[in-house]
Amino acid sequence: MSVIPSPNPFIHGLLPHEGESPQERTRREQEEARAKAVSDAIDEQIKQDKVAFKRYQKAVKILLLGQSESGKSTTIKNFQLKYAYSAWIRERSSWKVIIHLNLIRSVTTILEVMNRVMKEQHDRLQRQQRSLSPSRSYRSGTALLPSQDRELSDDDTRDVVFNFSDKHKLLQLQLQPLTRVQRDLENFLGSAAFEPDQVATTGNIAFPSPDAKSSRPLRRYTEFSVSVYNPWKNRLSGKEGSKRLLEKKSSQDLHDATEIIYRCGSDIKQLWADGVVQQVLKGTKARLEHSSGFFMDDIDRVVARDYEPSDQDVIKARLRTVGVQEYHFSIPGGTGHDDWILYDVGGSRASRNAWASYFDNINSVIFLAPVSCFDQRLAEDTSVNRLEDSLLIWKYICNSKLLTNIQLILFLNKIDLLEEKLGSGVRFDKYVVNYGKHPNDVPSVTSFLKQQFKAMLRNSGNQRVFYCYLTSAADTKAMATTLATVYDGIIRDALDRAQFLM
Ligand SMILES: Nc1nc2c(ncn2[C@@H]2O[C@H](COP(=O)(O)OP(=O)(O)OP(=O)(O)O)[C@@H](O)[C@H]2O)c(=O)[nH]1
Ligand SMILES: [Mg+2]
Repeated sequence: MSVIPSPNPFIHGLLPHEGESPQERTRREQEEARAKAVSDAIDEQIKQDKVAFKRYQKAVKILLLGQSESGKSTTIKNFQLKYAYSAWIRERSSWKVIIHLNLIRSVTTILEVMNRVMKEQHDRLQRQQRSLSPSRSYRSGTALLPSQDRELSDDDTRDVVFNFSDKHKLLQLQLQPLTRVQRDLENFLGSAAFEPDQVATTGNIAFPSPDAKSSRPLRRYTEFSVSVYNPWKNRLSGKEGSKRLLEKKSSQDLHDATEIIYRCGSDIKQLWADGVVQQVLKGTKARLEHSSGFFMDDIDRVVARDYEPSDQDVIKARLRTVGVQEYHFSIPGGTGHDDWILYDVGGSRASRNAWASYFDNINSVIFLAPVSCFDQRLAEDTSVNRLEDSLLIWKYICNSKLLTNIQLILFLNKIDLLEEKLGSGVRFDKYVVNYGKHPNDVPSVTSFLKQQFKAMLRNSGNQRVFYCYLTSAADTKAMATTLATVYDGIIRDALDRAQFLM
């Protein structure tokens, strides 16, 4: 018995029937031709999908992991610089928007800090005037002014009187238009992905329990992010029919933004060069120059109407990743592993749920641990030390069953910032009590950290090789050398596996 009802409904309309007229025949033949074209297109698509799937299966796949601001995206940028320079060049100018946003964010951070300190100071002085006798009342003087050289304690802004003048109020007023520009740029880039961000310096914590109450948020700003669904680069670099996507309004907004930033340039410079402002920043320990996306030392260049970002600017630019971004590279090396796929994930706690779905079917994990952050807390949870967080993620990765056979590569990143920090007198042993009495220098600290990370790999019971590199992702030259070594190692591993599977 046939299960297909007669007449077959799929072909019934295409069969000639008795007494078919010439018009009906033409129509039927046209239908047939159309159906064949659709069928051929589907076959072709299946064929292409098969080829693409084969290529995908064979591609070297690398997953970059690490907490937020550990340098994952910066490592991918270095990879692009080395292995996909023409694509890099095509995309480079699109980073101008991000760099402008980074610059404006620094300015708004300064203005916010100034506002807060001005208000606190005003309230305090009013209270003092009310409570003190006329003979002891405050005279706008210098007794409480900070010395230019003295390092201020966390509480210094509460006791110190800063010499704010009309000039500061005028600067605040003249820089107001940047608030609107910031909003426009954020809207253009996709403001849905906003998240509040804080950076705080910890109290005395080793890896035991941190004292959350002792931390005082030093810098608070909303950090910008991009998700895989936000094709901002394509919108700006002319791909995907940019004329259609880069709507007239956005285009006008970007043009206006450049113009306003240009006009505010000399005020931004004045603000940054101002002695009182610098004292305020020092007092709040808002180490702006150590924060991501810092362009305040490049104001002249960055605000220029015809500004074009340099390679180094793009490396320095900060745009948080949300979700997972896929980067495809073609690296002909005669090894049969020309296709490379790098997965860049968001590192904030909220983004980490997405990581595990990429654990199978990858060749290697590059894990970035930013070692200069030993005195900082997570933005999303100020009770957690950032170094401690890195160690915990590393432990999780080492113990993950899905990653048992995956090559793990550790980058102890931000070595340049570690060097600067230790050099400026910040003591590692103040934050990591089990460091003991070892010297406060880069070789000793990094050797200690290597041991810590290595021990976690060993404790996982897996005898994988411990690959560890000291990196400064901001140093493109040094990074190119490291990536070449990493590339060789990954290829060797991929070839070994292929042989093993044969
Ligand atoms: N000085 C210095 N800066 C670095 C280094 N690595 C990264 N940065 C900067 O740190 C900032 C954050 O780096 P990203 O690469 O965006 O960090 P990420 O891990 O991708 O962060 P998420 O996307 O939030 O997960 C950027 O402004 C980088 O330029 C480094 O080794 N040294
Ligand atoms: Mg990123």
